[in-house]
Amino acid sequence: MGSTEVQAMAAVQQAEKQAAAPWSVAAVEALMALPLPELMHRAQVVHRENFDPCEVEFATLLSVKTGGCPEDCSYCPQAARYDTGVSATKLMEPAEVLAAAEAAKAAGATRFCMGAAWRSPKDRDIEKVSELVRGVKALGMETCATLGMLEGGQAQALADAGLDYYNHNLDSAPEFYGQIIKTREYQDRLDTLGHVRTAGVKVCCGGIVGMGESRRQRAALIAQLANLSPYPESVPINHLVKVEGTPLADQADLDPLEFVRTIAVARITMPTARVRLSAGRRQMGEAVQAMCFMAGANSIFFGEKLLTTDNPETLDDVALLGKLGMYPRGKKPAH
Ligand code: SAM
Ligand code: DTB
Ligand code: SF4
Repeated sequence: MGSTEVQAMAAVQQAEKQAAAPWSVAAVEALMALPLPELMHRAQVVHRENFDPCEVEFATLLSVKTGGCPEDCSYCPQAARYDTGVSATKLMEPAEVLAAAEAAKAAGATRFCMGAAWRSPKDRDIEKVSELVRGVKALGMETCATLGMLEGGQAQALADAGLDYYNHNLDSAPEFYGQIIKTREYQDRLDTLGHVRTAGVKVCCGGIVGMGESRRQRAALIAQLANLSPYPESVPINHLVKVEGTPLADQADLDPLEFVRTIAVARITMPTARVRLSAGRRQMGEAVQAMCFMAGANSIFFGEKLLTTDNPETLDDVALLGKLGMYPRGKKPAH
């Protein structure tokens, strides 16, 4: 082992002597800098202590209200201000949404996540989404919604409708955030997450990697997530999908192993969370996805579309899991 690696190991051992949370950015960065075999081993140990390492959760996404968003998130094809070819739609009718949820369930999804391109929903939007939540829940699926910033009463209304999870991402490290989004603050996101927790809805919160951030900033994002008290039950790690027309369309590629390292530290710092290998799988290829599963990812978005961009074909996902000897949650083979 070289002297840099020895230093990295010493820094990790030092960090481990302290309580796991709060995680300092330095401790997470030291984990990230470990020799890859060492990092993967540690992530796998934590994964096996908490989950069946062969099982992957399937969550299906549906964009129930697409495009026309007033925000300026630099990565997002749904921001009205960028010319991305996404046209704005109204909120979908319940019958259409329930048909999509039934199809997702039949294909093997256990969680159904409804996304809306809102900065923050109006109370009458919450009433309509509550109806959708009740309908999807009646199908026996876990429900998730991502609707933008919420007030306390809105989070409570969704909880009363039976919402299981609310997705609201921190997206980046606090110190990088201002380069990506200017129309709302990091603190606004933390406030929404607080309202979701107070209402008793489980938190789905992660971020995007590959937006030009440094390794330290990736570590800082993970530290922020891990230090939420309690940390999120679901942690989506998205790889930037570069969409023509957005400011990040020509962003330089991130080394795929950096993405794998980010998944591994998410697993180590948030042992019982579902770490979701989220956007960007189509561009990643099978080998990188497989490494992400080995690093502790145990959930994917399943279905041919994310919100507006393409996801792998469902048959390809089933084939990949088969090749790896893995299986969807609740479908462990009998032998
Ligand atoms: N408007 C709501 C909000 O921002 O919270 C909900 C929908 S928004 C599209 C949900 C998340 O999708 C964002 O927080 C971001 O993490 C992710 N996302 C959007 N565009 C993306 C892209 N091009 N690549 C990767 N992730 C993306
Ligand atoms: C999350 O973290 N990733 C999903 C979900 N939560 C809502 C969204 C990914 C969107 C990718 C770009 C698109 O398809 O529009
Ligand atoms: Fe709007 Fe959400 Fe896209 Fe930001 S990420 S532009 S808030 S839809």
